[in-house]
Amino acid sequence: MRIVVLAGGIGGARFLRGLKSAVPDADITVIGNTGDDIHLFGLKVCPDLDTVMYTLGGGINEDQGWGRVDESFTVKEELAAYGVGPTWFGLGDRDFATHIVRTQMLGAGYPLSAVTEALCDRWQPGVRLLPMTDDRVETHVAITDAGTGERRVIHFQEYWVRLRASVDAEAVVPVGAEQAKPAPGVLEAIAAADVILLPPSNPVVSVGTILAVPGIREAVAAAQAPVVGLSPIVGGAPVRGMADKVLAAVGVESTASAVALHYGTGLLDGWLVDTADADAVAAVEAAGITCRAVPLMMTDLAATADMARAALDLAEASR
Ligand code: GDP
Ligand code: FO1
Ligand code: CA
Repeated sequence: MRIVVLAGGIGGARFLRGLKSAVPDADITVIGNTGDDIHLFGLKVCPDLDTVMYTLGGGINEDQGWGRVDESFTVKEELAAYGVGPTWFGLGDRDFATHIVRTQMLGAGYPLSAVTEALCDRWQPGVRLLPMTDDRVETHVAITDAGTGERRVIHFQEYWVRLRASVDAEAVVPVGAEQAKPAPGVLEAIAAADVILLPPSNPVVSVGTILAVPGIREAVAAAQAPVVGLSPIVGGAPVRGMADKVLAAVGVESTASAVALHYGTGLLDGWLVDTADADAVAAVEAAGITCRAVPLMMTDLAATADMARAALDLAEASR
């Protein structure tokens, strides 16, 4: 079975672990969000690609959900001693090596897709990990500066990590997306898929950014394969993170049904909500999307594999 998954970081990566366990012999292609990418200290950092690669490859810091296990921060401390920041972004020593290899290869002319493949040679994530695009896309967020009262636009990482989404996101813009082209293999994988899954990833800054690359949304909508999503919103709130802040920026309520309607019937054939949101099923079905309520908390591998099986069952039912 050929499965395509449009994934962000932590939610996407943890779901993928369950999917691999549920269908060990599936051929899984992951189309990863690169809108979170940032250049720091002259290096290219790709948080969502790395989170998927490290999680599936066994190198992730499980408690944090991002970065490397057994990490140290000597380089960061030394940079800070030179007065070189930002200090709010915790790049660890082991992680630095990944960014050095990536930046070196990009500098030598390799596209990000080839670099990602080379990094995955080491980590063997057991999926084909493709960046959504080889072109530079960076999500920016418009805020009103609490100090000056002026509107300014900041990088998504500054909004998410430094500000912890503590101020309203007035707009979320995937800068560069309009000019970007899908990476090699992306459209082909979507067209050849038996099933397309939207994991419980951030609908705006993860899945939304992937869909903003011209051609990807169209390919998913036109694909033969059923498209099934799993709600990242449980009981009216994100399970972790501040997805409610970026959903508000695009005028979407933080409910399991509102996120389904945001993706819409043009995209979704099926939608899973948590059992806590069983009362959302009727509204989603009324909109023409097949919907079921099942446990959607990725508490352990078995529970996550059950979620993956439920998504594949729903895909079969909506085929
Ligand atoms: P990020 O790039 O690291 O922010 O990760 P993603 O975009 O892939 O996923 C983030 C989303 O995953 C958040 O909106 C969370 O609400 C959601 N999420 C995290 N853990 C769970 C879980 O156990 N169950 C569900 N349903 N959603 C989850
Ligand atoms: N998230 C944080 O909350 N604080 C950090 O210092 C931080 C560092 C970091 C370094 C590498 C990496 O790949 C990810 C990192 N993240 C950090 C996670 C991350 O950038 C965000 O949670 C996501 O981009 C949002 O999806
Ligand atoms: Ca992300």
